[in-house]
Amino acid sequence: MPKVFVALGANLTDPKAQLDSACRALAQLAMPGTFACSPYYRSVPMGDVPQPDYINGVASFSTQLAPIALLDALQHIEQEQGRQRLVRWGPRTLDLDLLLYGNEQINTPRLTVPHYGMKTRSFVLVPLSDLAPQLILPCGTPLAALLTPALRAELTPL
Ligand code: PH2
Ligand code: MG
Ligand code: MG
Repeated sequence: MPKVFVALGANLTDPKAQLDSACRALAQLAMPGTFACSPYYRSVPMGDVPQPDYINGVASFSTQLAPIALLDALQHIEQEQGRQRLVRWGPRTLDLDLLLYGNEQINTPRLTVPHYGMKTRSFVLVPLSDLAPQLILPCGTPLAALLTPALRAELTPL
């Protein structure tokens, strides 16, 4: 059964509570005993849209859901927590991005895995490494090779 990694981000309406609530919902998708969530971090918004700081984290679990069924479930949780798709890269109550689905590489119109931005974003790489410091990405790159002190310094532990 594949182990999956999901990035969590929020910057509206009590972001920490949004991540806590999302973790409870994600744990329902997990095989018993497999759910884990990283520490949370405060991060400066990436992109050109002026908006509040984000709270970010990463969750991991094993699941019986196929990739698209998992994506549907993630989007359902985003909707349940009041997600409105207004501005690309704009503020949101909850963003759940499927980072990794086992060792699979998936390229379909709805789903790209590994997530296209994950190799460069501090707010993904740091909490991912908290959960899985020895992880090797599907492309063969060790996660540790991507993590620089400068990237770590971009985040504030909550
Ligand atoms: N998500 C975005 C846009 N910018 N910035 C930070 N710090 N954290 C995010 O999760 C984030 C962002 C769109 O998904
Ligand atoms: Mg997203
Ligand atoms: Mg995102």
